[in-house]
Amino acid sequence: MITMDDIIREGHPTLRKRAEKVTFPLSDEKQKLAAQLMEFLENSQDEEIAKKYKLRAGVGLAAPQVNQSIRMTAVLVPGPEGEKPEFKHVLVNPTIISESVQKAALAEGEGCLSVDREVPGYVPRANRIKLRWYDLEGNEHIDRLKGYPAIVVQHEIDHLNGILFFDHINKDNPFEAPEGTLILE
Ligand code: UDB
Ligand code: ZN
Repeated sequence: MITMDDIIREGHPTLRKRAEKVTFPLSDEKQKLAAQLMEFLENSQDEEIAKKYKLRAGVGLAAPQVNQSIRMTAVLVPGPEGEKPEFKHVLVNPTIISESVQKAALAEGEGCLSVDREVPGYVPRANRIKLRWYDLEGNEHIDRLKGYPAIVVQHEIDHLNGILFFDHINKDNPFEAPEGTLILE
């Protein structure tokens, strides 16, 4: 299983590379990685398992974060308590086809499993995205996402492009966002 020790941290050069496209059919190795990325998120959101293995509760984990520079990421956005997840997929070669002009940022700012410090500030992103991605069998999917799930997916796609959340924070005034940015509580 993946634990925090397998996750590379800020300063590791892989986090700043553009990851390689994945080709189909997936090798056994890449299928295994996909399953492990999602398993980490499930484990990290299970209170008992997370405590036992000291996992931070994660909603997304991209392959480059475990030092595999390929365009694959797991996303697990929980639904309302006791209900099914709002968005749970391993995305292969995800692309944002279009995005809203309307920006949104999390009121609390963002963190990252690969960043062991707090970096305060708004991270302005598109509030709505139209996303193309492939599943593990190579089937194409198109999804429209909005709000929190859209932000998580944009954070993970950034990892595939060597970008970290604090790259988007206004250096002079961290809690200043472009005019009209929605602040999501
Ligand atoms: C996270 N977790 O996983 F609303 F069950 C963050 C960390 C960095 C704090 C672990 C998170 O937001 N947890 C969370 C939120 C909920 C419900 C819940 C768990 N990431 C993912 C990451 O680093 N991927 O590379 C950071 C998020 C900041 C904004 C989007 C992703
Ligand atoms: Zn991250």
